[in-house]
Amino acid sequence: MLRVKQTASRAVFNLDGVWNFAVDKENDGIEKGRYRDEFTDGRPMPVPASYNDITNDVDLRDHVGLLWYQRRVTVPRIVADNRLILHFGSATHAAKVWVNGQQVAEHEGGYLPFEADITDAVDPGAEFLLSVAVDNRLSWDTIPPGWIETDSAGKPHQRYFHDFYNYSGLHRSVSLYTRPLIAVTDVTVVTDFDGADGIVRYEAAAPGAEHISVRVLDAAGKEVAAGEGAAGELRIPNVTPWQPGRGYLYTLEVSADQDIYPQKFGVRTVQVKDSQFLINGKPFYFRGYGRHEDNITIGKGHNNALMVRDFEIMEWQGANSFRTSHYPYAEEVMDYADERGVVVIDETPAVGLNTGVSGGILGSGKTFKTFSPETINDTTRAGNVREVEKLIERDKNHPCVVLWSVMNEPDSGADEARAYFEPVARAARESDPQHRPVGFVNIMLATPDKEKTIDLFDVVMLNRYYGWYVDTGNLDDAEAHLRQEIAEWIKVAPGKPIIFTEYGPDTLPGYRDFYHRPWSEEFQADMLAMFHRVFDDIPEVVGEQMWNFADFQTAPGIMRVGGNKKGMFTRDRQPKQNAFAVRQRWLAMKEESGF
Ligand code: BDP
Repeated sequence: MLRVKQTASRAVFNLDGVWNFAVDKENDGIEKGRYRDEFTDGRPMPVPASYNDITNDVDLRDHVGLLWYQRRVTVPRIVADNRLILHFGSATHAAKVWVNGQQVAEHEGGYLPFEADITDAVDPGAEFLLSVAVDNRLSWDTIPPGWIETDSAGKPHQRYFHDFYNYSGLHRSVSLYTRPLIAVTDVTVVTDFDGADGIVRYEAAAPGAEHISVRVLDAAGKEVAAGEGAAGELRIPNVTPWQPGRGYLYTLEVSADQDIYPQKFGVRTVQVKDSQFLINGKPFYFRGYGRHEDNITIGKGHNNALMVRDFEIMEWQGANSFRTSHYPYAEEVMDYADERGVVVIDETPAVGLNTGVSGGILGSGKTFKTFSPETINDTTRAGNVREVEKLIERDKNHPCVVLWSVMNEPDSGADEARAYFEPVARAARESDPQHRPVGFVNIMLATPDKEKTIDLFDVVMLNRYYGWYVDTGNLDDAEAHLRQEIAEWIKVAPGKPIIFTEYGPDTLPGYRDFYHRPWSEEFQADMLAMFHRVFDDIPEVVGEQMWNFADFQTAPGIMRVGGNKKGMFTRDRQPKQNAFAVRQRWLAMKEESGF
């Protein structure tokens, strides 16, 4: 699905604001036709934002089920003969949408966009009632999975295996946009180099169009190549590549009859070879973090000020990359990473596919079998495949994306893992026209002797907590075990680069300790320094993305004090002591490599 853009042929009307909102206490609002009329029991709710932390109503915060959003929208007369599309950046985790009581959209999956052509349901110049039912329930069939438990008072509780709070609502912008009847519906760009020139292979879809032409514009808007037809190959003489740290972008302007759609792209290549990760043919070392879309008050809501602030902090620290743990991020984030030359490992929402973990905490006892008809099953897998395909459809043209992470910490040691993983890996390979490398993030429980699927993937991505969940506080043992395990990975996955996608301890900001014990700011610095020392000795390790960029909200638990505290920064983005040490390291590495 193309990103919503205002162009010479398209107008965008942003519908963000304070909407009317109601909790569906009995979860029967759809049957009762709540979408037909304006709610009388509503309260104000900002869009975009998670609704959970906006009010002081705990029943609302932890409601399991349906939430209703509503607003009136006037259709400008200038819409005239155009098609009118209603677009949602996301709705977590599922949604149904009605216009004047008529259902126009239904969507599953909480982190990807969806839209509906509502031209025939509305009248230019008139107002319509827009009603949205958002469903925050997770089941064994959803991605991510979860289940619901009812307590002794009969109150339902959403449970899940992943370690972040189940924020929900309308997290990203809602917009209306116009496009001509014949319109560009998809653009694909694949790039390569031929000496100093850039090669651009493109494909544009515009069903019914009589004439399609394209122009490539450089960052200053100057035409540098042009072509005719729905597909073709163009040459940019003396191309400026997209590089880590230098996000040079071109625009492929597609004209299809009356429609014009500008698709940004960068010219760069990605390849895995001899245990190295190559961007534009040069070895790239990932420095950065796993992140979360998580902020005080707005939860997982997208906000441009907070996004730019986070990028400023990452740059201050000398980071050059991050992973969109554990779901696709807002498209604004991906565009901005393109612009700033920040490298992204793009992850699907397939997290928590592992019953050996509870709330991110290891060893809390297995109560379910991960893969079975009653737990993670064929429907879950089909959902996982769909999320991979849809993510790649959305993000395929982003130069910042260099690697797909199709799952985080699934039960890759289970006997049934291969049957689940094969179609998921295949979906990524078949969907990506740029043929980026594909990986999944391996959990500490699936050490090389237990892991059953690594041959299906191009890279080894490891989340390791030596010194924290195991060898707690004993960094000598932790270091020995870490070195031992990496040596085994090199044996079982020869030629595959190893990226550490998580490592680090919970750290209570302000807890300082002469003895450098776990939870102290000193221990975080020590533990990271130990991991870094090990990485520096091993050429097959090509990346360090610590866990996590910032502290974040989780479900309550005895190991979580107001959330997960593994942040390099606090939840309000203040540095912990360790941030300065890592900054020194990363800036020195940046100085040496140039990015
Ligand atoms: C890993 C998960 C991550 C958790 C982290 C932790 O990938 O989501 O937050 O551990 O325990 O298992 O902090």
